[in-house]
Amino acid sequence: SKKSLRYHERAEIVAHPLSKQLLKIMDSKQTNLAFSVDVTKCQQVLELVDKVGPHVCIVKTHVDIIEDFNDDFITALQKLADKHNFLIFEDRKFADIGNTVKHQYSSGVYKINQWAHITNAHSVPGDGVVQGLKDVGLPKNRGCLLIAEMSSTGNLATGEYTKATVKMAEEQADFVIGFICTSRLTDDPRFLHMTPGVQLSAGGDSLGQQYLTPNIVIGDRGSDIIIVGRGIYKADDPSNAAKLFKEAGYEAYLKQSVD
Ligand code: BMP
Repeated sequence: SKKSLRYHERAEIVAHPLSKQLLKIMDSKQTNLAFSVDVTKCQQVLELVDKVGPHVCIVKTHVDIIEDFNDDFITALQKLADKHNFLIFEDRKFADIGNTVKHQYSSGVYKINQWAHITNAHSVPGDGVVQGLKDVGLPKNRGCLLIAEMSSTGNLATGEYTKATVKMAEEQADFVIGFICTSRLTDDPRFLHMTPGVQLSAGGDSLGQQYLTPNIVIGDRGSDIIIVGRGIYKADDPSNAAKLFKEAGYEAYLKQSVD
């Protein structure tokens, strides 16, 4: 198992203001939990986020699954982000040439760069995808995660692909603040590692998702942030479920960090 610095120490080292802000939130709220609010109505999203907000450092969205999306929804989500002190991460997984992703990020119905602190991209197009996003993201102090590994069975983001993705991040560290991954990929404390596919017991779903526990992800695999969707929003009591994930994730962090 890998040791790492405490959040407050890392907050002093990182250069990107967003990483600093996130690490400070993680430190003060004692949480490394990101809530993936994958439901399809604005009201459902907002009600869940208001309940779960006290326990999380990030709320992750898939805005393109929301059936009644509108601009008031974004205003309401931003209010909740202020109220509960979390960052908003739109899980858009950009994967086209730089010129196209630049427009996908800033235009269309969602105008993601106007409200999402964090978004993410596949590295498959080459570093033009980061350049394009950076053009319209950096002026707004946004940050990007590169998808270096995936949680799903049979995925192709492995080996040399993962290594090349880490190199791409290192070369564009003014905008790339970390990775979507299943384990720690670099000891460079600037990069935040975020891991989806987390439940309180290991397992999977019928469509290829694979689950690990908070203790394995944070403790054994050295990731920084657990991303949890169904483990929270399908629970009878989402607020209590979030609290359990928060405590499990934070305990694993305390055990593996050096003071
Ligand atoms: P759940 O905890 O319900 O399985 O949801 C996981 C979330 O993380 C989903 O929003 C999914 O899109 C996302 N995700 C993932 O599961 N695996 C990946 O490799 C990358 C993801 O973004």
